[in-house]
Parts: sequence; C-alpha cells; structure tokens
Amino acid sequence: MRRKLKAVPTSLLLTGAFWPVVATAADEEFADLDRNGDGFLSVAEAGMKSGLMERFTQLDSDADGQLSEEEWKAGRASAGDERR
Ligand SMILES: [Ca+2]
Repeated sequence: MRRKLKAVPTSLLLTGAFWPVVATAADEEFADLDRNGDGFLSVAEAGMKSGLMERFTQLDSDADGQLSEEEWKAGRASAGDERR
C-alpha cells in the first residue's frame, strides 16, 4: 500500500497557510533569541537578530538593559514586521 505523502501542495507551505501555529510565531522567535531562557533578551541576545540592536534602547521602555517579552512584542507590532 502506498501513502500519499505529497498531499500538501508546495504553494501552501510557501505561504505559511499550512502551519496552524502562525499566531505564535512571535513567541517562538522570542524563545529562540532568549538563549539562556531567563525570559528577557539581553543586548547580546538581541544582537543575534538583524535590526533589533538599532531599536534596543527604544524598545527597552523601562530602561533596565534587557527586553521583556512584552517589550519585544510591542516593538514587533510597532515595527509592522509581522508576517501575514
Ligand atoms: Ca535571556
């Protein structure tokens, strides 16, 4: 018996329509950047994402030298770089 592994069109994969967890992409990216898992992005951690360092002090609204997940998400929303 043969399985139909090609049931998902490539076009769906490319547009992201296939992935059911698109809404949590921001959370996953934050977790990926937060290498030591302390729930905050340090300057070093932020430096791993291009464009983030330039806005670091702007996003760090409480000026504690690190980005909380809330600050990170607020920055993403204001930058309008949510992929749709
Ligand atoms: Ca961290």
